[in-house]
Amino acid sequence: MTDFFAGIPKIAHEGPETANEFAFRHYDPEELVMGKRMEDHLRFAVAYWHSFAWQGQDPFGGQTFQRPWFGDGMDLARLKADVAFEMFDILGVPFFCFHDLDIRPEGATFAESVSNLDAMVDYVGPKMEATGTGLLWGTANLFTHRRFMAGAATNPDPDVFAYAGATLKSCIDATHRLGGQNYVMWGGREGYETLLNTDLTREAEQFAAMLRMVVDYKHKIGFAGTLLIEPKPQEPTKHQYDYDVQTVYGFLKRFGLEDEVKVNVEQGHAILAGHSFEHELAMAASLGILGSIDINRNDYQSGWDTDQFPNNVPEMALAYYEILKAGGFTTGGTNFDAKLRRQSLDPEDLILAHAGGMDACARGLKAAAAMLEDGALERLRAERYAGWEGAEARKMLSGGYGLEDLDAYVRQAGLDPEPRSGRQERLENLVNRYL
Ligand code: XUL
Ligand code: CO
Repeated sequence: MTDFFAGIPKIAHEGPETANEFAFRHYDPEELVMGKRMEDHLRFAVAYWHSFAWQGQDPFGGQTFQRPWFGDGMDLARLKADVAFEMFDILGVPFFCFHDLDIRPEGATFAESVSNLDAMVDYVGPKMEATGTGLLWGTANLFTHRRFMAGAATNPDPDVFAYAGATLKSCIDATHRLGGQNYVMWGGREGYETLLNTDLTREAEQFAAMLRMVVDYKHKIGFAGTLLIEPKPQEPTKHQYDYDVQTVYGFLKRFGLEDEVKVNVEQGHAILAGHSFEHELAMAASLGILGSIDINRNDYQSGWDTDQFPNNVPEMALAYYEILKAGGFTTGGTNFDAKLRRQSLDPEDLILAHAGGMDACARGLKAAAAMLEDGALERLRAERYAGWEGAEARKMLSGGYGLEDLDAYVRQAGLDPEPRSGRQERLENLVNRYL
């Protein structure tokens, strides 16, 4: 036991009326929602990088947090892991997620970095066993070190491509060894700053070649988890290739990988792309590639990725509505890709940020389930498209009609369509009844 969280109790469900700050008001892992335990719906994960590796820097200021595990070396990496598992236990989260760089010190050579990673896998494996904590996903940090400044797979230097691929192998191995349920690829610096030095065609082919190797390797070692790409439109590079869900799908389709890779959709990235989170989720579900979510909250004015903890229940309700409608998570889950504000220095802040986020998600999930079970929204949606059930309408979609046939049909039937209300405010009122 470390003393980092000394005095902080395990967070338990006490219901909405409790005065205890260190309690869940809405998240009750055992509560059944649409016949399934809430824990199994939400599948919460803590992100190692924000909670244990990030030191509080922003573009104008350095480290604000002072954690006893900050620094180099394996002893501190082990201390960091000890504290991390203590937090997983306090929160009762079933999963965590990590990048290689979050859990192991960087070595002087590639081989040393990999052996540090292996040693940390040996260290956290038994902790996972002992606490029953699972790995939602692992990933590689292919963006922090200066060697990756011009990208990893899309780097103009083939040596960096090779280094990135070898790093990917080590991280997929680590994820596999720890029983990870998914492997995530966020295209950290896969993008560009200026077209003046960039060959777009070549970089897309490089990216696809690397992804193909990842897919092949997954099958070769028998990794049963899901491969996920995490879309993001900008930051760190001005033009990120994996702009949004539809762009990623187009890329997968272009290179024949659409059955091998799904998406990890992040709230903040959706906002940066000019979408809503629910749009991105609905699009992923519609394309059959909805895998997992990174939950957070972006600032609607900032223009960069603020990664705040989620606390907007109506937004969570619409997000989980799309997830439930798509059948819920299989290997995916709800990863808190969220960080404290840099002034939130105390260990209590870290616990309460997660507990509050878990409660906001739980409230959103319950509201979404009520909306779905009640069925009023879906009835109104179905009513809007009901005309498509008619015989003529079906023929129009099934290839039975060409444009000339439509011309004849409109004339014969004397069509003069009358517009019908889209009923938006009525639907919005309906949603508010469940919140
Ligand atoms: C960056 C981001 C990453 C990925 C994992 O914006 O979201 O933390 O989730 O690399
Ligand atoms: Co993310």
